[in-house]
Amino acid sequence: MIETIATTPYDDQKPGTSGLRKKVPHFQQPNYAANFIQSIFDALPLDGGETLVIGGDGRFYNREVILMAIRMAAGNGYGRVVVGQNGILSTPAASNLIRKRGASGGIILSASHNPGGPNGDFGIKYNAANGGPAPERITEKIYEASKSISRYRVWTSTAPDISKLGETKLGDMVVEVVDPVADYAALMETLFDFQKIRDLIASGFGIRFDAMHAVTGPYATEILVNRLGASPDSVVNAVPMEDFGGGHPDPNAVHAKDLIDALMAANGPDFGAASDGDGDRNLIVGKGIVVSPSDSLAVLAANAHLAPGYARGIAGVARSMPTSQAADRVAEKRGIGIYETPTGWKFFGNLLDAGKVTICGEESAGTGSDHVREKDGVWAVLLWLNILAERRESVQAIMESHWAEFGRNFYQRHDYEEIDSKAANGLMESLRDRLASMAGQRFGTLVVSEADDFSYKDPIDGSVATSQGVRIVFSGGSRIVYRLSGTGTKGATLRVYIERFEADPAKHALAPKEALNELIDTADVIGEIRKRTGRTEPDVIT
Ligand code: G16
Repeated sequence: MIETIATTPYDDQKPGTSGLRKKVPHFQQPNYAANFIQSIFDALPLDGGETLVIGGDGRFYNREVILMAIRMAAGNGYGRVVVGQNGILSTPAASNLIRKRGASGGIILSASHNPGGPNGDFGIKYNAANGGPAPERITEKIYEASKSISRYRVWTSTAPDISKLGETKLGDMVVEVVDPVADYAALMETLFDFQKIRDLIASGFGIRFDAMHAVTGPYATEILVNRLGASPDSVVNAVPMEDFGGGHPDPNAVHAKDLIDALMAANGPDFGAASDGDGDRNLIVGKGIVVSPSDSLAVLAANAHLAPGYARGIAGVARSMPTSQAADRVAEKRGIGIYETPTGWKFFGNLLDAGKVTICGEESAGTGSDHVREKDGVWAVLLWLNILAERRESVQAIMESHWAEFGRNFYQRHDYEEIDSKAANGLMESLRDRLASMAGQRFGTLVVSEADDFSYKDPIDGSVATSQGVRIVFSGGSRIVYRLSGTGTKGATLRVYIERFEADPAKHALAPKEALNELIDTADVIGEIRKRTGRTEPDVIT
C-alpha cells in the first residue's frame, strides 16, 4: 500500500557541485533524506513504470537511505529498481547500469572523497537517463521542490533483503539486486586489451592499487587480481568500510601518502594508483613520480588510441576551466576539439552525448570517457596500464617524452579548508570588484593580460553558468584561478589553481614548487589570502 506521510521543508537542500552533501547527523534529522528523495521524484516527469538504479559507496547511513529509497520508488510508481548487492555501486558502475538498463535515472548515495562514519559526511545525487549527473536545470527543480514539500510517498512494507542477488517484488515494483562489479568489469573488457595487460603484469611489472577502504576494493580485486593476474596483495585497503577505516578516501598527496611512499622506494612497484570513496577519482603514481591529474588527462588523450576501445582516435577533449591547459596542447597538435567547461562533471554530459568529445578530465583527480557519463577511477587506471603495456616504458619516461613533445604545464592547486564563509565570500567579491582594473597591472615580472569571472555557455543547449571562478591570466599564458569549492560541508574551501607553461625541455625537471614560485607569492598578493583568512599556508597542495 502507498502511504502518504506529511512533512515540512528544509531550506538547505540546494545541490552543490555534485549533489546534496551534509554531515551524517544533518541527514539524520527527521525526514531529511526522504524530503530530498521525494523532491527528486517531484522534479521529474515520471509516467510510471520507469526503472531506477540505486546504489552507493557503502559509507555509514548508506543502507538505511537505500532501503528508504527503494520503498519511496515503489510509492512513487517506479516499475523496477536495480540495486547493487548490499547497496554497493561505484559511481561509474551506477552510470553504466543506468545506460545499460535504459533506466530513467539513478540515485547515488555518496559524499565522494569526504570522510565517512557517524560524524562524517553523507550525500545524495541524482543521475539522469544518460547516466550523468543531473544538469543544473534539474538540480534547480529539485531544490525548488524541496522548498515547498509537504508530503512524501512510501510503500508501507519493508524493503526486500538487498544482500541476496535476484528479483523480488515490493508491491507492483520489481526489486532487482545485482552484482555491483559484473557489468562494469564486462564493459572494461570491451575497451582494453586485457591480454596485453596480463602479459605486462606477468613479466614482473609491479602494481599497487590503494582502494582506501572505499568502494573500488571489489572492482579492483575482480579486475586487477582475478582477471589480470596481479598478486592479491597488490590491491591494498580492499575491503569497503562504513568509515573508510577512519581514513579520508581522497587520493591525493596527503591522504594517499602510503601509496606515494611505496612508489618512491627504490624497490617499490612500477605503477601505483588509488581511487576515492565512490570510485570516480584516480591518482596515478609511477616509480619515483606522481602524475598530476591535469598531466594524466593530457597523456591519456595523447595515447588513448593505443587501447582497442579508442583505436579509431578520439573526437575531442574537454577539461574544466581550472584544469591545466596541458590537454589543450595535445588537442591543438592532433587537430581535435578542445572544450573548457565549469567545474563539475555534469557540464561534460552534453558534449559527450553530442559526440563532440571522447575524453574529459578535471584537475580534481577525475578522468573519464564516453563509455559512461561519470568520471571513472578504475577506467583511468586500466587505460594507463594498457598504454604502459603497449609502450613498455616507465611512467617517468612517458611523462618526460610527453613534456618534450608538448611542453610542460607546471601546475599546483592550493586548498584552504574550513575557512570562515564570510571571509571566503569577501575575498571572492573583492577579486571580482578589482577585475576591471586588473589588465596591465604588474606583479614582479608578471603582467596581467586579462582577468575575468568565468562563465560558460553550453554549446549544445545554450544554458549559461556564471561566476564559475576568477581567472587572472598573465602575458605568456601563466594563470592564477580562484574559486570556492562546491563540495565541502563545513565553512568554505578556497581553491587557488596556479599554472605556468614551460616550452624549454632543459627546465622540465624542475619541481613544480620551484617553477611556480613567483606565481605562488603573487596568488597571495592578488587574493589577499593571508590578510582575509588569517592562513599563511594551504592545508593541502595537489
Ligand atoms: C565533484 C565533481 C567534480 C568536481 C569536484 C570538485 O567530484 O563531480 O566534477 O571537480 O567535485 O569540486 P569542488 O572544487 O567544487 O569541490 P566528486 O568526486 O566529489 O564527486
